[in-house]
Amino acid sequence: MKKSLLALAALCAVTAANALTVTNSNDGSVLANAVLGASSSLMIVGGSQTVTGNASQSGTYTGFNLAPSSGSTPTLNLANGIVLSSGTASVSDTNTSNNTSVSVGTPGLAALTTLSGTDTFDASALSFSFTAGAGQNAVSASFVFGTEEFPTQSVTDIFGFFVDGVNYAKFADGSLISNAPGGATNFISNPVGAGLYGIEYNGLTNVLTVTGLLDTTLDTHTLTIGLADTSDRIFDSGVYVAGLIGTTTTGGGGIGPIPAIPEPETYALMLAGLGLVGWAARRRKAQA
Ligand SMILES: [Ca+2]
Ligand SMILES: [Ca+2]
Ligand SMILES: [Ca+2]
Repeated sequence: MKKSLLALAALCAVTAANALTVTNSNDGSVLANAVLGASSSLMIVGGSQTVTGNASQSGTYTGFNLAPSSGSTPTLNLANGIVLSSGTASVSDTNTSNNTSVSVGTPGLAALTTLSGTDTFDASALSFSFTAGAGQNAVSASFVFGTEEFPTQSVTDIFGFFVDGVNYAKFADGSLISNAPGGATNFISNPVGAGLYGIEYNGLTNVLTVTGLLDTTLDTHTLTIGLADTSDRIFDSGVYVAGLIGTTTTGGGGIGPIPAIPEPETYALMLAGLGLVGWAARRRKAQA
């Protein structure tokens, strides 16, 4: 059980409060390296990294650990990674406005315009080519999308995760990652003044995992992670992306199960579960 206890201690440690810190950058090499997960098998093709948008719109971050000040909504934890925004990458750590808006003046992104079906503006995107590990047929990453469009605005700022040209970032109900009409079920409300989460965005998704299928007829693959305003440049959005890895799936890609956030009373159950995982691992080893 020692390993189980260590795992539990690690889970407890990541729930400790620490500040979200953004270092602005639109250097493709910096951003591509920062989005890779620990021990990722993906090999980025040198010189292939490109960034759309100004350095004020993107960067690396540490300390993404948003705990609600009250209520039963989940704590949102992400590994260190990159942030892309249609305004400023360094949003306030309090929610003080219903219409945080920076009209950056940068272009949209054609892939996002096609995806959303409407004009895009102030795009922030990272693209690069890569090779995957032997036998891998997919890549996955975790993200949280936040938007000032929620819940009052009808336009649909958009996030895309394009693997070999195909977007896999959709909510479990099939809708795009945007403040689409009916999106209330896909967002956690973070109202001004309530101080629920220490971040400016009025709406946040849970921590989601997106998996995109590789075109296995290709030796070298492409990934584009991008976000943009749609319809106009105001009411900004941002996405925090981390832990990009190569993986193997028998599914069709898309958004995976939302990671469960344990309540204190479930730690005992988790401990039991971790014990079972350890037992299963030992069992597989014994059979090997
Ligand atoms: Ca706000
Ligand atoms: Ca904007
Ligand atoms: Ca917007």
